[in-house]
Formats: sequence, structure tokens, C-alpha cells
Amino acid sequence: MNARNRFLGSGLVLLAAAVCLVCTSAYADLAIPILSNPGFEEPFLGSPYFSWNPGTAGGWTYTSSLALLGSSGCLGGNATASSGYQFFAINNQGNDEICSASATLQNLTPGVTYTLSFGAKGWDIGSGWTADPFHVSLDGTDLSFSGNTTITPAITAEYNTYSTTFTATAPTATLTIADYGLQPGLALSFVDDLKLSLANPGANLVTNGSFETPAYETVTHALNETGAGWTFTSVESSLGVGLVGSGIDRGDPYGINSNSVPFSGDQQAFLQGQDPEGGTCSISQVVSGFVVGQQYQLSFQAEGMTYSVYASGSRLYEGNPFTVTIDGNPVTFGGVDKTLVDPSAAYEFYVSDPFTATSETMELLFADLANQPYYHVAVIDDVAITVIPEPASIILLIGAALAGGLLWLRRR
Ligand SMILES: [Ca+2]
Ligand SMILES: [Ca+2]
Repeated sequence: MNARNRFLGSGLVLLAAAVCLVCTSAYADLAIPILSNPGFEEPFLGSPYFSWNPGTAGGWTYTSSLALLGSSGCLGGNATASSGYQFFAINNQGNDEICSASATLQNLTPGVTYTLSFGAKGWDIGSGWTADPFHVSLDGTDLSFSGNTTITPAITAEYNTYSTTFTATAPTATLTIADYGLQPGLALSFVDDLKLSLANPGANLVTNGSFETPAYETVTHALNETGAGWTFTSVESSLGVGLVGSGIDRGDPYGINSNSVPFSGDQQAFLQGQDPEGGTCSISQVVSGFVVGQQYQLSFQAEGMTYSVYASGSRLYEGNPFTVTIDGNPVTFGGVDKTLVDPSAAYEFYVSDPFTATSETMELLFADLANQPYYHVAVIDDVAITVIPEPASIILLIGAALAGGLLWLRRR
């Protein structure tokens, strides 16, 4: 089996993956993303299917008997996912039930501003159905999308993107997507593909953090490349790590449904298991520009690569858990023991706890666990290391604000 085929697996792999579903999520030291399961890919529904009133599932709590978790093709018309295979359908059929989905944002940094976006569209099934208007709130306060707090998505084939920013006031916040109940008739909107990122990340010390260079315009992926800032290593040169080009996402050249759409641009990096060769694979970069003693944060987007075969209702999903170190020291995400990144089947946003630079150049290393099966693939995109303002400068800012306030008082 050549490297290309091995990368995408085979029917045997799918069988093995089904067996291996029991071996995921067994880790106690999992890194905490800002939002788990942002693409409604969990729990996996299998072949085109929908689940009414899924209750609490996959990190989300759904209310109303009309809340619907669905997969592409489960309903007629434009019932497709924006990312991966599954979506949330917010739905009202002339009764007064409020239909909603809510989840907890975690590991937020108070004072930091984040960008939140998602896709939505109305159902185009006709027969009197309209889009179901809804609102998105954080701890009960509606977020504004281009000046609107009520979203009535257009009825289109593709999803329409809605984006906003918010500033965290606490490490956690409850995100709620809810309709208003009491619609006069039949109404349904699809919601999918929530994305989070830093709104004002500042200068990035990482070179080629989006893995767009070199551009692989004619191949689906490249292995063990060196250059453009990154070094990719694996035990066997023919597989393990590298850059994924756009072809794998757009052309689906192997006839396998993949969730592998880069978070940004056309390319992303991947870490693939090394079984049966053994050992680990890694992606590293010697990052320069640190100021010794200054505090920094690492952020990135990561997902577990999945393939779905609806005919058999099975999905190859293995997130290939990995660790991140800076000069050999584990980077943590949400607490001292939260070191192991095991992303779900849609891109999750990870922001590390602060770490202190001990040298002007430090090595950033992503490495998977030893002896993972080769159908375990994690993909990574938008890697950034950014400075955290020193407490002294924050105190200065507060001091300046206070002084301004005093001046204002004196002028009165
Ligand atoms: Ca999805
Ligand atoms: Ca990219």
C-alpha cells in the first residue's frame, strides 16, 4: 500500500475504526478547547438520519421536542451540513415551545476579545415552510451580528456566515442558540460550523502558522516536508506528518467523505499514527523573537480527521491525541494537568495557559502518542504564539484610566 492510499485508509481501516471507537476519550488529562463539538458532529448519527430532541449530547443541551440533530441528506431540500456531516436544526411548527441548543465556552481569558462565527440557512422544502428566526446569547445577553440580534437566515443552498465579537468577563460562559417560539407556522433553520478565534491576537511569532507555504496545488498532501518554518518528522518517511493540500477537501478524490477542510486557507498540517512502525510523529518549529521573562500564549485550531461511509452507517473517526511542548516543557490548556489535545470531528480552538519565555528562541513541538494506529489523524491549523500584556502594563492602563477619571471629576 503506498503512502497516499495509507493516508486515506481503506475498507479494512473503517472496520478497525469501528472496533476502536471504544478507545477514544479515555484520557483524564484532556486539554480544554474554548468550545467542544462546535460542528454538531457528536454523537455520530450514522447513515443519513435525524434525532429529535437529543437532550444533552456531545457537549450541547438541546431543548424542545423540535430540536433536531441531523446529518446531510436526512431531510429533503437543502438539508446539508456546513462542515463535516451533521448540523443542528432549530425548528418551530406553530407551537409555543422555544427550541434551543446551549453549550459552555471554557478556558476563556477574561478581558480578551474573541471572534465567534457560524453558518445558517433556512430550509428550502417549500410547502409553507420558512426560516426559523433565532438569536444567539452569551450568559443571557444577545450577541449582535452586523447590528442585528435576530437572525432570519436566507433560504439558500449554501450556508450564510454570521460573525461577531465578544469580550470574555469570566473563564466560562454559556452560549445559547434559541428561537422565539410562537412562530405562526412551519419554520426551520439549519445552524452549523461554529468557529472561535482571537479577535486581536497581536503579532504572531510563529512562521507560516497557517501552513500555506509551500503551496501544494496539484497534490493532496505532502509528507515529511521541511521548510517554510516547520520540520515534520516521523519514524517512516512515507507517512506520518505533513501538509494537506486543498485537493483532498474539494475533490474528495478517494470517494470517501472527509471532514478535512482547512480552518483557514487551502492547507493544514496533520499528525498521523505510526502503527505498525511504532513511535511518534511530530511537527516542530524553532520560534524566535521571545523576550525572556515575558509571558506568551499558544493558540491553534485542531480537529480529528474523519471519514464517513453512510451506506454502512460507520465513520472512521480517530482524533490522534497529541501533546504540545515548548523547549520540552508541556504546554497546558485549562489547568496544570490539561496537556493532551484530543480534538473532535470539527475544528476546535485551543488557547494555552500562559507560559514564560526562558530564551529568545524556543522550540514548539506537536507530537502524537507512540504507536497510534495509522488511521488516527489529527489536523492542525492557524498556530500562533502571541505575547500577553505584562501585568505592569495592564496596571499602567488601569492607572491611566483612573487618572482620566479623576481628571474628569476635577473638571466637574
Ligand atoms: Ca457540522
Ligand atoms: Ca491553513
